[in-house]
Amino acid sequence: MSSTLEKYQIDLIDGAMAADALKFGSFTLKSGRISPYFFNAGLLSSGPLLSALCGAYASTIATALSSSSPTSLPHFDVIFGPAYKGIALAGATAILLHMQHGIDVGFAYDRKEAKDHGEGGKMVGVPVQGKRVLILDDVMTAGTAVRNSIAMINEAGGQVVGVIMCLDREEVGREGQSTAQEVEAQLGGAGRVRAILRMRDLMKWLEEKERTEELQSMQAYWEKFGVKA
Ligand code: OMP
Repeated sequence: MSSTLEKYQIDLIDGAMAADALKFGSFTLKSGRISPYFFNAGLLSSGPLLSALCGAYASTIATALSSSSPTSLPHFDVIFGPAYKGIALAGATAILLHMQHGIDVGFAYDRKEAKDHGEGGKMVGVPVQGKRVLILDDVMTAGTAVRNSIAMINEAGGQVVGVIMCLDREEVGREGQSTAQEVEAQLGGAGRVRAILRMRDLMKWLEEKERTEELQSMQAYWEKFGVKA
């Protein structure tokens, strides 16, 4: 478990709790797993919460780009936010990257239903054809949503160079490794998948708040579905 939480992580968890976006209880996930917590990023929908969330995405991206390590994030041209939740995230993060970090990139998103008139097609925003694309998404569990986004961008002629999640639930994926590692392997190696928060950060927060019962349920879930070191 990580030793300390960053202030922006604590602010995001506190904000998510206050907005009911982060809940503890019993929830059936898309993967069929029964989880003791659920994170609904769609409820981070006020100006201050969206600003905190996208500020955290922008800082995570800027830090990952500037790292001199071989696992630094490759440069990219376009942020892609999958519909629907990712649309606001991509737009707001592009603004904050420009205003706070001097990083100027385009943004794009998809329609859930293709349009057959006007400009037509499934993609909106900067065309991704021939571009290096960074996917921004909310939650990663088994990786189905993120793999769909990768396939969509590949089909449109773009090259996905990385993925930034709000929450990596750090669960075992389809091939027995962590979902993040599996997606990194698909994208060219370590460092290609990053997250503002991971399950272990939520556990650390519960520990600091002395919410013992919820922490125990989280530990039991981790034993069953969490990544093995
Ligand atoms: P995977 O596609 O299995 O990675 O699951 C990620 C998706 O599950 C997210 O895009 C959400 O639609 C949903 N989800 C959450 O939003 N929050 C959670 O805490 C857990 C899930 C989930 O169903 O796994």
